[in-house]
Amino acid sequence: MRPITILTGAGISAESGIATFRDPGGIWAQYDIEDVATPQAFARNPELVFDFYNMRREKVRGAKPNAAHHALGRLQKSWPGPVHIITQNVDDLHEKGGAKVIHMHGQHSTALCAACGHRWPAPPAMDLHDPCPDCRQPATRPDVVWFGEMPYHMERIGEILERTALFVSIGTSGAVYPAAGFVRLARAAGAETLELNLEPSEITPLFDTSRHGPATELVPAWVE
Ligand code: BJW
Repeated sequence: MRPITILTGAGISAESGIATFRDPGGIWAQYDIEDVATPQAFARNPELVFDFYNMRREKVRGAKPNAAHHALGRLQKSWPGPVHIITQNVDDLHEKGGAKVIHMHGQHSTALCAACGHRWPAPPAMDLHDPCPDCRQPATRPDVVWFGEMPYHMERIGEILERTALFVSIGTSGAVYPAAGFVRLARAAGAETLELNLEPSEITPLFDTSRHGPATELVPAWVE
């Protein structure tokens, strides 16, 4: 059976109560990207950046996976071929919904040492002065990918996209690269492409088919 590749964004977790970035009232309506989501912001004001991520990690801790996460977990277990799920989300709702996923923008659940690259389970409140458990440097940072940084697992993702037969994008605005360019790569490899999103996105015209509505309705309907 030919491989399926699924890219998810903040929209898949919206109905679990996790804010998206670019919807009205979303995260970027409350915070400036330049204040919290660049390496320069972290260098300038690490306490603000830690507060931002500690607050978001706390919200995720109490969140439950929704029908869309569960449907993808079922699909990954039941489909006779590979189902690769690449998420831009830093929450753990795919895992809680029973799926194994590639976190291209990192995760709330781990901390990263900026000095030696060691990762460890994130404490509830992370702080710059927490020493790395491996090299002991006080160089703790959130294990997330900020603007200007290279997303994780790009080599593996490139290989997956080259081999995919069907590419499905769920709940992402298509505003952020390189993820927004995956549909072009999949098309170039000969894949069929499908977008499932609340509303038309910036990259809707690039898909063979687009369906619009909430992920908790569209995703289970597509999977079953
Ligand atoms: C629902 C729903 C429901 C709502 N049901 N749907 C000019 C051109 C091209 C690129 C660049 C450029 N200038 C700069 C760049 C590069 C830059 C970039 O893309 N900038 C853009 C602003 C233009 N990118 C980078 O810097 C990246 N790195 C990079 O490019 O490295 C070099 C490289 C070169 C070559 C190959 C590879 C790499 C890094 C980007 C890092 C992004 N980081 C963030 C923060 C992560 C940590 C955190 O969570 O805090 O990632 S920003 C934020 O945006 C987060 C998200 O993962 C990402 C995408 O957002 P997403 O998921 O799409 O959310 P929204 O809110 O935008 O959309 C939600 C959608 O859901 C909407 O459409 C809703 O309608 C829908 N929805 N409810 C279904 N119920």
